[in-house]
Amino acid sequence: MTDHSSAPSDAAPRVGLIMGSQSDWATLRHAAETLSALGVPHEARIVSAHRTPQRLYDYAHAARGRGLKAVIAGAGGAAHLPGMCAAMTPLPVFGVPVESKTLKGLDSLLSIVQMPAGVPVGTLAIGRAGAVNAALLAAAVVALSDDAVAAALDAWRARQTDAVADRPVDEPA
Ligand code: RP5
Repeated sequence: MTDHSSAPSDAAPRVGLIMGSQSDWATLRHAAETLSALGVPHEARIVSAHRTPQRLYDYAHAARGRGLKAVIAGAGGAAHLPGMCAAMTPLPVFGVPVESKTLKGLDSLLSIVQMPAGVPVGTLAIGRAGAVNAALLAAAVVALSDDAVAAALDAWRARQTDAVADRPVDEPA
């Protein structure tokens, strides 16, 4: 799978972006795009808690040693990926519930957010908003020790603020 990084090709990924299925990419790509916009080197991998458990075990156990600072994990339905990843790495894990066809992502949300005390997953909103915000949180973690990413995050927030109009206008129906 392609690495979605705006950083030079020799930059080591600082954020790991994992998802349970190719079908999750339509949602998680928004996290990748946000990380790219902030200049955070990252990688994207399909890692399924159910279909590729050994891949998940290997990924989570190696994550910190490879220099990752945070993991974004997106999954839908019985979404065990973020929680299982959090069980096997000390890195902050941000969980993105993917909208499912049958239950609109409520199943994903509840299965990610209801972690037992002691194994935290920072759980975001269902869908695109959650993916974007997971990337912003992961970038904030990286920014604690990276002035360039901190500046990019500040600029991103300033642009967002500047883009909000004072007054509403009529829009075409
Ligand atoms: C989960 O099952 C994945 O995270 C995905 O959201 C969902 C459906 O997967 P596919 O059947 O589309 O591969 O494991």
